[in-house]
Amino acid sequence: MSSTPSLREQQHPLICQLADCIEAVWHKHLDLSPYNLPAELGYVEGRLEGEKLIIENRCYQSTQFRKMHLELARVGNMLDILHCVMFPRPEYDIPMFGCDLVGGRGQISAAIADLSPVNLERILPDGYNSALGNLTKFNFSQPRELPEWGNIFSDFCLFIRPASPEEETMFLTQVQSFLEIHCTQAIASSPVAPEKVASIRAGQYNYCSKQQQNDKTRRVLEKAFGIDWAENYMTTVLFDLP
Ligand code: BLA
Repeated sequence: MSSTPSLREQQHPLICQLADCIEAVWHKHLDLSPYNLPAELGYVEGRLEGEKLIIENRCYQSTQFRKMHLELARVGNMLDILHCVMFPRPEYDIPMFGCDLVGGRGQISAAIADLSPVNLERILPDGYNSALGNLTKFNFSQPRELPEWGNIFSDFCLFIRPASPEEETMFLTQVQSFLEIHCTQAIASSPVAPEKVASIRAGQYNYCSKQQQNDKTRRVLEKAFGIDWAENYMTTVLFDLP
């Protein structure tokens, strides 16, 4: 395993723990090889309202996944971000794993994780449904409302503001379960018939175009790097298409 980057240790403890957890589950289950991002976009520094914005990317691929992207970002001491998406190869009818943690000044304000279906019927495969349905249901005291574009997410989507260290741990545990289920289901799945690939590709396209409508992400990137850079980054690094 490669060395832990310096940014991770400076971030909110939940971000640091979740980043370690994501990479550990990936290494445990999947045949990882590197995925090369555009060279100039692996590590990026900019300025937002006088504060330094640092973005650090890790990216892999495997038999089932075209791209597994883990991104850590930090704006001065104001904003800490973890962003993670696993893009399946469109030959596999498996959901998109997505996760975003946004916090600042010691408090995580948004913690979201989901396994989002992208097939034509927008339903999760049976194996996912039963495994996810069997997970312990945690109650979080501050659930959050999804924005309008959030209709891409499944019924299992978790979107909360963790209100205590206990809730932070509950969130971490739940995301770890999502990842374990995802990796074991993915490696047990077979490629679909060739005529089904186009609809899976279309579903991934829909997922990415909805995510690109997240104005909160866009605004942070635009303020630090400019409108064109933000558009390019959102469409080629964060939510690109195969
Ligand atoms: C919210 N994302 C946010 C917020 C910010 C960012 C500042 C608002 C936080 C809040 O309301 O408390 C910023 N997120 C970023 C930036 C990056 C990032 C700059 O990832 C990248 C460098 N977003 C994702 C993924 C999901 C996601 C994969 O990248 C879900 C799987 C969701 N983020 C998401 C949602 C919100 C959010 C649903 C709330 C949006 C809203 O309330 O309008």
